[in-house]
Amino acid sequence: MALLSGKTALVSGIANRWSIAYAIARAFRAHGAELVLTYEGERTRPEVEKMSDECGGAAAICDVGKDESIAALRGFLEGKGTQLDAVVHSIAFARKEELSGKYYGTSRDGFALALDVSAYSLVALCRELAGSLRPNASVMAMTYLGSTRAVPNYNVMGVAKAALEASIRYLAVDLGESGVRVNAISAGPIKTASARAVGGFTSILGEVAAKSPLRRNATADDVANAAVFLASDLSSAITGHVLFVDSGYNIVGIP
Ligand code: 0WD
Repeated sequence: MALLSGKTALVSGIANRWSIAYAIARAFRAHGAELVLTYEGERTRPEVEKMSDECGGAAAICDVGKDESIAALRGFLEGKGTQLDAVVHSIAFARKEELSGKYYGTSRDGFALALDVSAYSLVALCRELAGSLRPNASVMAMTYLGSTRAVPNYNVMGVAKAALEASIRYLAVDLGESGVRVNAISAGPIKTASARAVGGFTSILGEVAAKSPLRRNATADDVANAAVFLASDLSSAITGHVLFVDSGYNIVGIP
């Protein structure tokens, strides 16, 4: 069943074919959505352009760390008269040295950078794209359990995800007036370029496989299916919510 036919979705955060956003874009396409894919810069451009060519969508640059780049994306959409039914924020960044050791070792500028790219960017995107959102559009961002639990080495990224999840609630109120929904998916650990930057990531995968109720790790495709649900009309009264796609790991107290 095509859940997204007639809908147009903007998907950010594809770096390569292992990216969660890549799986989401594929699933959206399989469900009939038109796609606008954004890339951060020249390094990620080839993969994103290849995918947008394959699915007949559009590709646009958007470095969410730069206001002018987000404004240019707005101009791109307005210029083409594109109205969006879904927006996927699948972006995070912290310096590798901030993703191991003691959290109190986080530098002032490393803290600001992680929160800027990983959390503030959603606020800026919602503001700039608000005029391009159809009534009843669905906005979603990717988060992780490290927002509410102390996960070894996740450190400043956990704090950024806490800010992102709080932003989801405020944005849900702001945009709810026009029927737009804003949610987060809290994904279990998935082996991607960003995840490998977190110290001891492989042992986190093993922990979830051993102790989650489903005794396996969630995959990018599991996350993508949840993203299809959130983008579809099936989730029409769900907003401000954090949806866990983590094989249930978040509910376990003592395994
Ligand atoms: O275990 C995991 N992989 C989990 C990821 C568990 C739970 C949540 N997440 C989140 C991440 O924190 C992130 O928000 O999912 C989102 C997507 O992450 P991913 O798919 O795991 O990682 P990756 O394939 O690296 O994509 C993230 C991309 C960047 O990739 P690189 O590897 O180049 O840093 O975010 C993009 C970039 O393409 N990105 C930016 N895009 C626009 N502007 C920027 C920027 N300034 N900075 C990073």
